[in-house]
Amino acid sequence: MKIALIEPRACEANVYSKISIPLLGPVYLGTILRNRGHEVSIYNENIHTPDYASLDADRIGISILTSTATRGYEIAGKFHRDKVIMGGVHVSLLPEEALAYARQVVVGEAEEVIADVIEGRNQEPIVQGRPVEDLDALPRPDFSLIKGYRAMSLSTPISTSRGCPFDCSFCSVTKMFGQKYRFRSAESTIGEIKAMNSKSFIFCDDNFTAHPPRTRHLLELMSKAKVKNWACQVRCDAAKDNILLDLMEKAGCQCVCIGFESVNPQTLKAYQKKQTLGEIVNAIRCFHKRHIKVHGMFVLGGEDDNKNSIWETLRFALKEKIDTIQMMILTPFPGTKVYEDLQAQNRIFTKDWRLYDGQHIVFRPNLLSAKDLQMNVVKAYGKFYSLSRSFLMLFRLRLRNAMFHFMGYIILKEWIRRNRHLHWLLQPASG
Ligand code: B12
Ligand code: SF4
Repeated sequence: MKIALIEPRACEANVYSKISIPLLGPVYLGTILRNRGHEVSIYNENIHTPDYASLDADRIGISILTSTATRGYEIAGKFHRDKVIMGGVHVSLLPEEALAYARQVVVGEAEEVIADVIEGRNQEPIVQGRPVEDLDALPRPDFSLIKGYRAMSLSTPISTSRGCPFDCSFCSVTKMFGQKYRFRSAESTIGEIKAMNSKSFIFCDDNFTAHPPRTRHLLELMSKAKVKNWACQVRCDAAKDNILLDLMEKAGCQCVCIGFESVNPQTLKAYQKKQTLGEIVNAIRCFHKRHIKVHGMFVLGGEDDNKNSIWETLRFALKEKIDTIQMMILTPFPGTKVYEDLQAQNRIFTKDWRLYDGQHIVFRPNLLSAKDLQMNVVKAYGKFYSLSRSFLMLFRLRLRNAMFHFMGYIILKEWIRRNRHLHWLLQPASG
């Protein structure tokens, strides 16, 4: 069978618009189907958009996040509904919505059901996927299935675990992958790292160090194999383990992405983050001490956040010299506690999924207006990713940071120029 798997682009520019890291779901599923003898092509619209009118495929599989749902449904509309199958985080949480555009929707992880769905043995409209228990049993994802991939890729993604033992109120991960932390063996992971022969890679695990002994073992193997230039996502608590930190430095870690979420202790509590401001400061200093860059991720707009919280976040990021930051606006992703609470209080004012990318306000905040939250986040971002700070870094020969700051500056400018939502919010009657 000819199968086309599609990762739609987001409709709105976002901080990641210039970074083409593919979702691993379509690559795993494509590899499984290819290994079963099917002819598989993966189209990642951030890399290459095919001419859909002439796309010759028996089955179209579309992978859908909330921010890409509108585009995904639009693509589905170009084909006969009987050909289309959907999966991904968004449709797993709202399968009925997606069924309007697809013959079948897979809920959750799809590796163990995809062959039955594609080959017609499972014809249920809503197919329940299953969490993969033995992640070592999955094939190595074959990125060559993605049309145009090599020329564009910055960093190759690799996944070594699924699930997260925590349950933050705004996060979709546990709703999709569960709180049970499943992980691959260090041996299987190092085999994949060696085979991919990539100059740089990124661990897509949501919590790379959730089980420190397994991470330490993997890092030892990476250090022996002289692996270099990689990034991962960790929580602040990773910084309490000095052995782990030393091993991360030795094994070539360049950057950690950490969900700091807030500098407001009440907001941290409301997000169920289970971390303190002291732990955040400690984490930044411990990673910097080991020459590992810190990408700090913040979520603004919690019930206890006011205008000042946004500027305090900026001051904190500058004072602690966080290398790069992401200031997300709290977004009620379907299935999360934040969604349930705001929905029950009738405070979500749009379900235009194109705006659900952490950069647009879609609900009425508690202590400030929607417009004030949106505009102050944009302004604070502008102060962090300013042209003058980019030049300063260039002069100080902090080249990587200068490049990222300059990219941040360009993306922000483009985003403000193109943003219809922002213009709507600025009208006197809104917000
Ligand atoms: C890597 C990553 C990124 C990368 C690349 C993302 C990309 N290409 O879109 C970067 C850093 C650029 C990024 C950006 C963003 N991300 Co991101 N990201 C991830 C992360 C950590 C890993 C993705 C991954 O590879 N997962 C592993 C694979 C195996 O899972 P999967 O792709 O979902 O596939 C499985 C199933 O979904 C299903 N499936 C998937 N596709 C299909 C297709 C068919 C036909 C079928 C049948 C089944 C199926 O089967 C697969 C195998 O089991 C996830 C968290 C996570 N654990 O998934 C967040 C996540 C996807 N990101 C999220 C968000 C919010 C964003 C951003 C909006 C900004 C932000 N706050 O970080 C932007 C938006 C990007 C966009 N495209 O618009 C949310 C999405 C929530 C939602 N409801 O949509 C997640 C879930 C994280 C979270 N904390 O909630 N992200
Ligand atoms: S935000 Fe991070 S720590 Fe919290 S549940 Fe999601 S993945 Fe786990």
